[in-house]
Amino acid sequence: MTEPTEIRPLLLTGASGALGRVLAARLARADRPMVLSDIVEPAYDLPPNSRFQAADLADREAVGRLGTDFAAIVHFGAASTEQDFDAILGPNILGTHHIFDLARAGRARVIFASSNHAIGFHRRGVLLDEDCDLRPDGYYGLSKAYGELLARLYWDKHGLESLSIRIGSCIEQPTDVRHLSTWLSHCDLAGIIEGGLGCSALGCRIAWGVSRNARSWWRRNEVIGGEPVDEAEAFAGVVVSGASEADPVSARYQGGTFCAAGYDRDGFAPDEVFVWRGGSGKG
Ligand code: 15L
Repeated sequence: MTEPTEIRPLLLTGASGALGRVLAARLARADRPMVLSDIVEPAYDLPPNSRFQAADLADREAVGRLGTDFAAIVHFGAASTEQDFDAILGPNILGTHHIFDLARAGRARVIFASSNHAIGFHRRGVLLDEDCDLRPDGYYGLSKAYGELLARLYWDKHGLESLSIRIGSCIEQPTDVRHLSTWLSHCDLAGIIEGGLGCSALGCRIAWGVSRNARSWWRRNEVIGGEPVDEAEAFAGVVVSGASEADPVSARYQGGTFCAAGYDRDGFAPDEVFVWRGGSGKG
């Protein structure tokens, strides 16, 4: 008689954060053991079949103590707002590096929480593909661009599979005008993650983390996890013109207020980074 093989757990980082809390509940399954990790303990009851282990992402040894025997790592641990570089460096740059090394050691696939702020300096209203130029709108967005490129490097060099989800605004429901373009419902986020976990040949992919929004700025060329089910337009009657529209910089660019933080150039940058390419469609 053969022994039943033990199921390798899934590691969720950032489990105590706003999205971590949502994901801990939505990803929980009887046949999926989970290790939830964060620098602080979650302020909610752990779902069945899961345990918590604290780790500071910036601390390579603490991350190493999480173990390497994971089926997949859903990496949501990070500083999640625009801040000084010093505040971003530990959790987002070092931390993401440590997590990708952990995944590499255990041959686990990574679902990486990237962000629209990796491309935030594209103009609003321009429809972007997944392979558009990276145009980070601050140190936070830069750290997400770094994570996407790290994923690329580890695929090209080590064959590590990953899905980077460029998350828009993943909140309960849209509250301002920008969200009508950027909203990602919790349900649709979980759908994309499940798609990445279940995909037989994932490779190294980038997916827009956006719901089925009529005003979306992001073209989904590949469907990972099925079609999104939620639609921001349903909230068009209740959203208000918010901080994202309050000044010319925030109102001009997809990243909204993150673009305006620390902005001190004269006027606006040219839309095209590579002028010789003018209007190639790559954004
Ligand atoms: C993000 O990546 C942030 O973590 C979140 O705080 C929101 O600002 C969101 O993007 C957004 O762009 O709405």
